[in-house]
Amino acid sequence: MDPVVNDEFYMSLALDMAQRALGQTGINPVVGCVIVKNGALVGLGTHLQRGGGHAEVHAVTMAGSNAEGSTVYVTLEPCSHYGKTPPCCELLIGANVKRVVVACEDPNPQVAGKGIERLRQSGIDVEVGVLRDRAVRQNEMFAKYITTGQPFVTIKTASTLDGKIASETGDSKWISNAEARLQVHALRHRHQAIMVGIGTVEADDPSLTTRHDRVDGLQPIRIIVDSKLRLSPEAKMFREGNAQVIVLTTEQADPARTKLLCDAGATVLSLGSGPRVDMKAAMTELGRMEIGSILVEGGGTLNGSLLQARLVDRIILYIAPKLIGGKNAPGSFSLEGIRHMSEAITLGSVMIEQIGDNVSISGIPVWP
Ligand code: AOF
Ligand code: ZN
Repeated sequence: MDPVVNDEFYMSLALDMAQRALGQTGINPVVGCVIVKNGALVGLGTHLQRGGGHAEVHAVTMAGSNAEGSTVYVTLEPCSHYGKTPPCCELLIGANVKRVVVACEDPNPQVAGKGIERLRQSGIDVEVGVLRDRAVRQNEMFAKYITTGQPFVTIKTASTLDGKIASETGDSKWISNAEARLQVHALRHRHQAIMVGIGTVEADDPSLTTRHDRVDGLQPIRIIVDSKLRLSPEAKMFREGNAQVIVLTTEQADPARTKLLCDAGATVLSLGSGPRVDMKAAMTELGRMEIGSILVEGGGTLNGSLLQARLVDRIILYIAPKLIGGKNAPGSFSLEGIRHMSEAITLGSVMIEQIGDNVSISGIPVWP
């Protein structure tokens, strides 16, 4: 059935365009803009990269003289500040558009409602909140980074029905089905960096690159949490993929090992004087390096310590219908045990998807 032609119809197109750019705008949001005049599409624009033109600029350029008297659909409030580019609200005012439909406000404290206010002041009819939920979810990583300076952290794990991520002997190829594994590559594509613990590198020697079916993927930065600097300079990730490798360690790390890894091409960051990496300090430092989103691909120890430090923004679990048992088989999360269910970490805003015979569960962790 054909969809009804209304505000949602055009906003949905703008959101779809922005969605395709997730992962390529760095710490900037993804934004789509659609311009409609007399019932016809006259301009389309997407913000494609940090430093590049904003969505509105591309769409207004395409619309040309048709921008006058038009309706502009934009997934994020038009900006009101001078960043790497001039303010979009002035552009829209200058182009004499009639109406602006916005999906959600810009969480950037430099904008935060000022763009909408400026448009209204100039006499433009502004409507806010069309497909708001989709728009907010789409830029959840941007919102976290721009308001806190810290990266948005997603934990992804793939486990059996009994919560194991490998057998007792360490075998984990494969737990989830092929389609679920392709989804994981799409997740990598959307994040600026991938993080694993040294245990995972020693067990799997992963290249941590993004591979899709036929098309190329973006190659996120690779971050290894390695308090004792056990990482081998011979590891596959130094040979495969050209994305930066960052190793997080402590001040106790052996300077000779640090030099060895730096010579292999890694950036080594020493965080904390204790025996384990200070993950809070690590997030602050990675944020300072303009890493706005991190996909954590386990294992259980790293997942557990990030959860306990309350540094996790989203959890995505892939579950396969297999039972493998084994008291020593590792699980998705090693956490200190609780006594009462009221002390449990729970997931909010849960979304469940069936992927063949696998299931994915995604949600936002809520601490007691
Ligand atoms: C818009 N449309 O397409 C985008 C917006 O450094 P700049 O100039 O690119 O500014 C980045 C900020 O502008 C970013 O933090 C966010 O507040 C807004 N992004 N705004 O009107 C767009 N990408
Ligand atoms: Zn702008």
